[in-house]
Parts: sequence; structure tokens; C-alpha cells
Amino acid sequence: MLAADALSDRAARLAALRAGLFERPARVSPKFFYDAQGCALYSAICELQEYYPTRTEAAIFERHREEIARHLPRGAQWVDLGCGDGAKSWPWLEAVGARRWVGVDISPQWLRISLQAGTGRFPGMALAGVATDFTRPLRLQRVLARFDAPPVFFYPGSSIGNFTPDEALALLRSMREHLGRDGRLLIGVDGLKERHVLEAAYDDALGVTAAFNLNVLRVVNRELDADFEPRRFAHRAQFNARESRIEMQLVSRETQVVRIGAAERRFDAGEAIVTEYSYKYAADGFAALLRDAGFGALQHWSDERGWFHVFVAAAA
Ligand code: AVJ
Repeated sequence: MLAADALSDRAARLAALRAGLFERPARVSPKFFYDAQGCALYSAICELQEYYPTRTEAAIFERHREEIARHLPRGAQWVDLGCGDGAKSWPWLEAVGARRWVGVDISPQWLRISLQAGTGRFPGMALAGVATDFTRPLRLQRVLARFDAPPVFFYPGSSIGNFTPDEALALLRSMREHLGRDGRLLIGVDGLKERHVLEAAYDDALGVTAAFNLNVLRVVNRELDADFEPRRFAHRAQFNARESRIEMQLVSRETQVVRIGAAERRFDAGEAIVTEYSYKYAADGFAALLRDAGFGALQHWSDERGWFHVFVAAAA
């Protein structure tokens, strides 16, 4: 496994986490959700009745896999961005006859799990893991240059939705720079739909998403030596139609003072910490973003309700 991030990067990440908590409104980047507990809760979210994205995307992949694969290079290096347990990749490796799998994830836990699963399922296939996050430009040129095969950048699950449109544009451009002539992007993005469907998906009846959101306070406590009490905050998920995004927040249930390292941060009753944006795109809006990022030859698949969109794109 390659640790792309040096120790100084870790220090910078923690400094940014700390600074965000003292902003107004306070904010924590969603990349901090995914410790071991957070990963387990996210897996549980994907099984929820209300959380349609994972299963809607999976159905599109199942139904159109052969056709999508015909738009992808054979014998590719399959670059799984935010690979998690890797399970979304495995059927694709077979469908395109991939020669190598490169898992990229912020969580070393996930990389260990997915590398082990991949080794079991594809003995003899070249596998690599890269630990990094996507808030900075990707630098995978050297890893990819070790293999003479075009890359497929696989970015499923609407993870792109965590970025503002400007940030998403920068990330897509950085993927585009890796593609070469034969490389492709295969990306899944959540569609715009009715508010009540969106809000239920991010505020489920069982409270799993609430737990996922609150868990970030435990991550903060551990990383910054803070004393947030999850019970003193409430989960909130609202669709902001003007910005076309779900906004997840943790709302202080009372006026309180939280210690963060050697400092203190007061939260008023009702004051919110912004933890996640999840942008939703109409198909044509996302196609325009891809074109802005230098992609062309767009192919698009969706489900019957138009709830989720899958695109294949090449460098324009
Ligand atoms: C992993 C970013 C795609 O935005 O839907 C799920 C994360 N947050 N429920 C999403 C998430 C709350 C998820 N992504």
C-alpha cells in the first residue's frame, strides 16, 4: 500500500479540521466521517430502504454492464476512486478483462480490506492501493506508468456530490489529465428529485444516518483531543433547492462550551456544524460540467425514474 500523504499532510489536515470548527458557521469536512465506525455505518446506510442511490446505481450497472463495457478499453487499469471494500469494482474487472486494479481511498482500513478481497477473487491480477484524499489534485501518473494499459477512472456512488461544483470541476480536470487517448471515466452521480425523497434518504427512520453524522464528533475528539458529546447535538438533513444540495448538519441542542485541545468553542442552542453537502445534478447539468472539465464523447445511462445518472467520458 502506498501512503501518498506525508506526516506533514496529516498535520495540515488536522489544522484545517480544527480551523473549521472555529469558523462561523462551524464546519467539518465529510472526509472525516470514515473511521472504522463510520465505514460500518456507511455500509449500513447503503442497505437502508430510504437510501436509494447505491441500489439505483447498482441496478443501472447490472442492467447495462455489457453495453457500458463496450465503451471502455479492454485490458485496462481499473482505478477505483474511493474504493471502500472494492465490491463495486469486481464485476467490472471481469467485464472489461482488466489487467490491474488500483484502489484509491482515504481510509487505510478500506484499502486493507479491498486489497485482501481482490487478491482472493482475482489471484494473479496486479493490485495496488493508494491512500490519499481527493480534496487535492490526483497525482497517480507514476503509479499508472508502471503498467502499459489505459486507465479507467471509476468514481461511482455520487461521491462527486460531496464537492462544490467548482471543486468537482477541479477534481474532474485532474482525472482528465491522467486519461490519455484510450483512458475513460466511468462516473455515477445522483439526480435531482423531489425534496421528500432526498430528505428521507439523508434522515432515515432508523436513525442510521444520524449516527453516521454524530460519529464524526468522536473522530474529532480523537483527532483533536476534544470533548464533544454526541448526545448534545442533533442530526439535521435539509435539501437546499437553490444550491441543489442536501446539507447535513449537527445542531447544538443547548448552549454549551466544548474543549478542543487547549482551546474552547462555545455553541449556542440551535447553532449548527455543517458536516456534509451532497450535490444533486440534472443529467444535462452534469454533462455540462464534464464538458467544462475537458471531457467529450459522453455516454449516459439512467434508471426508469431518472433518479441516478451514469456517464462514460473520454478526453475531448
Ligand atoms: C458517499 C458522499 C455518496 O452523499 O450520499 C450518505 C454519503 N451521507 N448519507 C452521499 C452519505 C449521508 C454519500 N456519499
